[in-house]
Parts: sequence; C-alpha cells; structure tokens
Amino acid sequence: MEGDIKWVKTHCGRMDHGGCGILVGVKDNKIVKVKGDPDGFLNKGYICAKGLVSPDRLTHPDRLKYPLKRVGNRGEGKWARISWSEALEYTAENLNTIKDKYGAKGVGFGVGMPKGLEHFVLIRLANIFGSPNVIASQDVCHAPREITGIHTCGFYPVADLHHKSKLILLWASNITSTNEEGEINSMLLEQIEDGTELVIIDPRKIDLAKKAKKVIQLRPGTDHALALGFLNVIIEEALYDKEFVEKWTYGFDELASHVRQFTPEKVSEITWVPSDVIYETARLYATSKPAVIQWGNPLEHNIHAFDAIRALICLMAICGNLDIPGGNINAKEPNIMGLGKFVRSDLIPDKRKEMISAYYGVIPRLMTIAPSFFIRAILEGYPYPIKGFYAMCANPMMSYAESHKTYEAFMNLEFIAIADLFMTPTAAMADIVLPVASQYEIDDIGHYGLGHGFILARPKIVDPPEECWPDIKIMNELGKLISPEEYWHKDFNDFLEDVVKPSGISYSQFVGKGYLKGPEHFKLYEEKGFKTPTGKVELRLSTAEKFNLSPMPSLNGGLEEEGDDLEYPLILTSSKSRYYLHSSYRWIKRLRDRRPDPKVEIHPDTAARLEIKDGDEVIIETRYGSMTQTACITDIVERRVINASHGWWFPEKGIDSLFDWQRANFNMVTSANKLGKEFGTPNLKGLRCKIVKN
Ligand SMILES: Nc1nc2c(c(=O)[nH]1)N[C@H]1C(S)=C(S)[C@@H](COP(=O)(O)OP(=O)(O)OC[C@H]3O[C@@H](n4cnc5c(=O)[nH]c(N)nc54)[C@H](O)[C@@H]3O)O[C@H]1N2
Ligand SMILES: Nc1nc2c(c(=O)[nH]1)N[C@H]1C(S)=C(S)[C@@H](COP(=O)(O)OP(=O)(O)OC[C@H]3O[C@@H](n4cnc5c(=O)[nH]c(N)nc54)[C@H](O)[C@@H]3O)O[C@H]1N2
Ligand code: SF4
Ligand SMILES: [Mo]
Repeated sequence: MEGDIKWVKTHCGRMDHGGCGILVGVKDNKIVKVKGDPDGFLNKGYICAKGLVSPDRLTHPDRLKYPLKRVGNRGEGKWARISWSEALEYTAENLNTIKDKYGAKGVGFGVGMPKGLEHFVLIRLANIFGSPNVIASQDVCHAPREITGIHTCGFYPVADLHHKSKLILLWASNITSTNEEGEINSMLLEQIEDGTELVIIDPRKIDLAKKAKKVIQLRPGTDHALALGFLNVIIEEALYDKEFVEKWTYGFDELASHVRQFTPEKVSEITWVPSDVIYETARLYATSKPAVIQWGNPLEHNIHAFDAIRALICLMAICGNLDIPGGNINAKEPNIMGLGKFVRSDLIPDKRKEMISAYYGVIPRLMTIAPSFFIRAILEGYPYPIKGFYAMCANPMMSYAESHKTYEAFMNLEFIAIADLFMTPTAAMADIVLPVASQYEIDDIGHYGLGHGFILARPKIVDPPEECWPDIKIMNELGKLISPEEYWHKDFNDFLEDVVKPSGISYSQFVGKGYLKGPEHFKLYEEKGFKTPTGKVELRLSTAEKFNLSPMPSLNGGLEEEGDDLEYPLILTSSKSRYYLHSSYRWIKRLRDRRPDPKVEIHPDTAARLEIKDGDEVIIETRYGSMTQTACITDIVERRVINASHGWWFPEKGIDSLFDWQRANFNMVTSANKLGKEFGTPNLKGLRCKIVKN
C-alpha cells in the first residue's frame, strides 16, 4: 500500500539532540514509516535504530493523555483527571503564592537535555516571571565546552566534520552510538573511508576501534592529565605552529613553563597510558593538519571539566587547528533572532547576582543552575528558600547526581508541575502532570541556540491526542497567568516565526527550505581578532584573577579518589546506550527488545576472579550507594574498569514503587557533595567501586 502513503520531509528530534534529515510516511493521520533522507545535509540518508522507531513514542497505550492532579500523598501515585484550565489555574495559583511568600526566585524552572524550541521558551518564562533560576543539565552537557571556549578563544570550538581533516581525535565521544550534538557519525565515517586517520581516546574499545590507527584506553577521569602530557611533548619538541602562536596566542611562555612538569612519564602513571603512546600521539596530532578533536560528554562528567577542556583548546590553538576547515571552528549562525532577545534577558538585569549559583562563584556566563546547587538550595535553604518547581523535558530523579537527595528535595517542595509524554519517576513526584504533544505533532525548530551554525525545520506531521499540548503552548498560556500578558503571543506558533523572521522568511518558508545555515567563514580572527580581552587565544587566562579561575589548565590536586583503594578496587564509568536517550523510552517495545536490561560491561578476567557470569545480576557499590545491573562479560573494557548503564527505570514496575527507580539507577552511586568549582559539575564517571554477584 506504499501508494497511499504521503512522504513528508523533516528532521529527527528528541531521540537525541537531533539532526538527521528524515522522510516520514503518513497515512490517515498515522505515521507508518520513517526513513533516512538522502538529502539530509548532516546524515545523507543515515538513520539510527532510535530514529526508525521514533513514532512509537507517541502511540504507546500508557502515554499521558490528559492533565492530572495529585490527590494522595506526594509520590503515592494517586491522581485525578482535571481539565486544562484547572491545571493551568492551579499551577499559576501555586507559583504566584510562592512568589508572594518567597519572591520569584523561590521557583525553579527545570529543563533537561535541550530538545527543541521549548527550551528557550522556558528560559523566557522564568525571566518574565522574575526567577533567575533555570535548572538544567548543562553543567554536565556542553556548557563546560561552550563556556570554557568562550573564555579561552571567544567561541565554542565545534568539530568541523564537513571539511576533510587529516586526523580525527575522537576524544570521549562514542559517535556511532550517540551522534553527538550537531555531528552525525556518517560524516565522520565518510572521512575515514576517504583516508582520514582516527585516534580514539576512550577507556573502552568502542565500535570504531576497528578503524582506528590508535586506541588509547585511559583511566576514566584523567583526560585533563593526558591533554597536559600532549601539551608537554608538543611544546618541548617545538612541534607547535610557531606563526599562529606568535601572532594569535596570549601567555605561551607561561604555558610552556607550566606544562614542563607534565612529562609523559609522570602523566602515564596517572592515566595508565604508556609514555611512548603519549609521545607518539602528541606528535601525530601536532604534525597532521588539519586535525580535528571530536570531543564528548565524559570530559564534562567530573570535577576537572574546566581543566580538561582548557587543555584541549590550548592543544587546538598551539597546533593551529582553531577555526580552519577540518579543524575546530567558530560556526557562524544564520540570520535568526538572537537568544538574549528571544528569552528576554533584558527583563532580569540582576540575574547574574541573584541566581543560586552566583553564591558559589561559578564561571561567568554560565546562566543555568547546576542541579546539585538547586537540590542543596531546597534542602538547606541556602542561599534562599526554594519552594516550587516547573519542569519539562527532564527526569531529574534519574538524571541528577545522588538520586536519593533529589527524592528528598522533591519531598520538601511545596509545589511541583511536570510536563512530559509519559509518567516517569519524576512526574510521579509532582502535584500536577501536564501531557505534551511532541516531535511529529508540533511545529518545532531544531538546534536553535546550540552553537553549530544551523537550525533545522521540524514541522508538524500528525495531530496529537486531543488534550496533549505542545510545551510552548502550555508555557504561552501559563505565562499569561503568572506574568504580564504583553510578553506572550496570541498564537503560540508565533515563537517559531520570531526565530526565523530576521532571515526575511516565514516558518512555512523555512520548512520549505529545510534548514538555515550560517556562512562558511573561517579564520575570522584575522579580521577581528579573537573575542577575548586580549584579542588572542588565552593560553593563560587574562581574567583568571578577576574571576577566581585557574590561569593555566592544571591538574588541580589530581584525582578525587587518590590511591590504591582496596575496598573499592575498580573504576566505574558509563556511556550512553545507542537504543535509548538517557532515561527516556524504556517503554518503547521495539527499543526495549533490543536492550531489555541495564548492562554493565566487565572484563572476562575480572568477572572470572569475582565468579560473575554473563547475564548475572551484580551489585555495583561506590562510597555513595549501590545499584544492580546485568553483567555483560567483554574485553572491550580494561581489567580495572567497569562500564555501567545510565538512565534506567522500569515503566513496567508501576507507580507504586516509583517504577523501581532506585534499583539500576546510576545516580544512586554518584555524589553531589564534591563539585567542580567552575560549573558545579559532580563526578559522574571515574568513580571507585566494587562489584559482587547479587
Ligand atoms: N550518572 C549520569 N547522569 C547523567 C548523565 C550521565 O551520563 N550519567 N548524562 C547527563 C546528560 S549529558 C544529560 S543531557 C542529562 C539528561 O537528563 P534529562 O534531560 O533529564 O533526561 P532525558 O531522559 O533526556 O529526558 C527526560 C524526559 O523528557 C521527556 N520528553 C521527551 N520529549 C519531550 C517533549 O517534547 N516535551 C516534554 N515536556 N518532555 C519530553 C522524556 O519522556 C523524558 O521523561 O542527564 C545527565 N545525567
Ligand atoms: N543513543 C544516545 N545518543 C545520545 C544520548 C543518549 O542518551 N543516547 N545523549 C545525548 C547527549 S545529551 C549527549 S551529551 C551526548 C553524549 O554522547 P557522548 O559524548 O558520546 O557520551 P557518552 O556516551 O557518555 O560517552 C562517550 C564515550 O566516552 C567513553 N568514556 C567514559 N568515561 C570516559 C573518560 O573518563 N574519558 C574518556 N576519554 N572517555 C570516557 C565511553 O566509554 C564512551 O564510549 O549524546 C547524545 N546522544
Ligand atoms: S542519529 Fe539522532 S537524529 Fe539521527 S536518526 Fe538517530 S536519533 Fe535521530
Ligand atoms: Mo547531554
């Protein structure tokens, strides 16, 4: 019956950051098939397992279909169906009461991984309501890369995989599983087929290891040390780009004397990487031009994020790989509405001083609150009381560090509203649950505000269930009840028009084009200098003293968990599953069939020593807690490392147990106590642990 199917072009969204051009087959208001679009400029026809089944997220029988109000105790799972007007009025009444009692800052506005335009409407809602507290997972997701970039070289240096590189350094990025923000793996694979060399820096031998020239299985959490070792070799052996360093960097001599101490021999002890491999890899990166660093998320998953990323940007800079084709670039945005204007940051001029994280002296320009600070504020009332929470696109009970504290904090809130597609452990803790319309059912824009130099059209293709509303509609209507109406649109879809208007087109014309991309313009610094106080790449941060930052990328006291700890002899890390997005979509059968359990990868020798067999349930314990996952015996991990899964809860276990949210949840074993000072990042990876058979 292919003949009856209408094919619509769009871009995939909400199964990760999104990006693939796709063709969606529709019949009678139902999506019957999804396939990769050969014209997709990021994917050229590629589509992953999640993309293929993405419509299933909309058709599950247990999807939330009308607003719910809590009637039992918090978290007890007793609900009453209410109308949208009741839901919005009740939410507004509670948020306004908290504002009257504690000030607008007593309400936190929460969001998880950026999924679509609603991310920015939420920031706008917070700003207009008057709260400086938008709580987002950005402390562990791209903000360290973006903001450290802005301080060091004036921009966020994203990997340019659109132009050929001689060498790709895949650093903490499992791109064939995760298709990291803005970078679809088919672009990288195409280059490798075409002769580009690949070096992988990952504690696991990931799929791409087969295609790599080198695979460096470092000790998790030591990337900053390894990068300092590379800087040492490149500077000691004078392999750097002398002309660029001379003309365009600030503080080179200081960096050179600073990194002298990080000899490959010393770094080898910390990272487990043999010193000859450190020498060879440093030389290879410095002598292959252009070389690109495709960097990933685990760099941001420990308290050393700032130093690791600073060291990597120094590497890019001294080897002349910044802002050149095939290097790490300053992606220019198309002509669209600026973020500040969209979110109305002008309405909250004291935000920098008032936000919770200001009291912790985080790095300037980090405008969202790290979840660990938020949870502390609820529990300790410092720097001021927090009593309310409106969140969407987020599942903090799974995604914030130290889950039992998150639970305790939520039990202490006066009011929680959660917008989601599905009842999650977090939604189950709410007073009000709002059912959303989502990808394929809404007009949306992808990649706005993400710094990759393009935005993607994601038009509405089918109608949502009657009472499921787009997040931007919910906030547009709630906004009118909790803030002056003049800031909100009559038709919520006008937010989409606002974004594209500066290009002189309407949203529907944008849909016709598919995407808008900024101009290709490399080496902008030759015309304008770098956008830093010195106009150069700041190998030494000129603002370090002013902002209480380390002037040099440093080792900052080494690892958190020093020494040979006999009680916790293994190192625990994690990686994202190719079949899920964080805590999302365990309820999609076609994904669950592919990966039914949370698996923990254990080396065969380690497993044999501990008498663990493939498929056994094992308890993984750190100093902070424990979780249970299913053993997968494999030598892709090193003997001393185990790799567990993140984001697991069990929709089938029912709301009475909050979906068994503690059993396999990685954040039961993390701590929100010790945090990186620049971003408030907890240690999510590189934790000492032990495992026993259950
Ligand atoms: N231990 C540990 N913790 C981590 C990480 C880790 O690797 N290890 N990773 C961190 C990272 S990088 C990130 S980005 C965060 C992610 O953390 P979160 O963003 O909190 O997690 P997700 O599972 O992506 O999304 C949460 C919810 O969004 C809902 N959702 C999907 N589409 C829509 C929509 O259109 N509207 C609404 N309202 N809801 C929708 C899903 O149903 C899901 O319940 O977790 C962080 N936490
Ligand atoms: N399928 C899928 N795709 C996703 C997501 C998802 O949940 N599922 N999430 C999206 C989001 S929000 C993000 S931020 C990105 C993240 O995507 P990635 O950046 O790829 O992040 P991870 O999968 O956490 O880890 C990448 C690799 O780092 C390795 N690793 C673990 N610890 C360390 C370490 O200490 N050092 C080094 N060098 N490597 C380490 C892991 O073994 C893994 O192979 O993916 C996005 N895409
Ligand atoms: S890689 Fe990401 S954008 Fe592409 S199909 Fe998969 S989930 Fe969608
Ligand atoms: Mo993320």
